[in-house]
Amino acid sequence: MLSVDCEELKSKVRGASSAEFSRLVDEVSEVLKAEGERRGGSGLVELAASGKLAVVGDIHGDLRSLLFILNGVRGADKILFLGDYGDRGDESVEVYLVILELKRRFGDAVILLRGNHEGPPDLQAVPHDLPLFFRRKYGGEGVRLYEKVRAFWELLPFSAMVKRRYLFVHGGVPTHVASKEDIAFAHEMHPQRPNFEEILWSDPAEGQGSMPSFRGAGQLFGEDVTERALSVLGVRTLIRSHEPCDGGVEVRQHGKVLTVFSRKGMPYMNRYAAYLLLDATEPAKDAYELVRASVRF
Ligand SMILES: [Mn+2]
Repeated sequence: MLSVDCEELKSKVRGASSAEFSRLVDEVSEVLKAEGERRGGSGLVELAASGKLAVVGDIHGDLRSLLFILNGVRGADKILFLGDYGDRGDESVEVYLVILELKRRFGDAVILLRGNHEGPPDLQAVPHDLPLFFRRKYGGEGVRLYEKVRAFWELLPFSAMVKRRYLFVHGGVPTHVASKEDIAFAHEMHPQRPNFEEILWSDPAEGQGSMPSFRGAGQLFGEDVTERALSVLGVRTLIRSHEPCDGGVEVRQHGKVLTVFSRKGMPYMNRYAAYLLLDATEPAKDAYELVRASVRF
């Protein structure tokens, strides 16, 4: 069970020294390396269809929402984050401290996926204010810690699935998926093939096919693209984040895709944020049914 004392955690991360941050990244990086080796280098985490799974979308430096969520998911067995931890929010460094501490305490019960704000060096998201937040909190030491965090991104998986049920990514599914490996090893094909970029950056569109995204990276992928990827993986529904939605959750593509967005405040205008609490043993739900498993706040 993911039982954390949020008040204790809050004061711990607000007061963490640069040396403490540094030790924590080192320790968690070793854990992630070992997990990656156990997956044979795959960036796809295969989760057992058992227990209660909490799913959290973009946090972007919103510590308050993150702690609210952690308070609400104490009964969950696992927690899966869909990426985008820093940038935009004032407490981006503290959010990093929380996710690192969760990973240190709970090991493989905490799954941290890569978002487009944790992308490879040639796909830098902008604006990127995380380095400024590090400098503000830790001065010159902050520069070194930020570099460590960049190396930590390279160790994160970028997709997860619950067999016969769900696929989880930050942005979307690649336009061309013929096998599970096209997702699991997308990072190794980058930049020769666009799969990794699309997983981190793409958004669903209503309609068919794919077209270039207004974001300047990734694609707008149609319902047929989603259908193909889901059928190759043998799952029913894509759960992703990446786009703010006013209600915290949004159904796309006739229930094949659910967007969940978990932070509040500027520069986004969403009135609600949300997270999911799923029973992974239950049969697959479509996005309409998943909305009922969401907690809006
Ligand atoms: Mn994003």
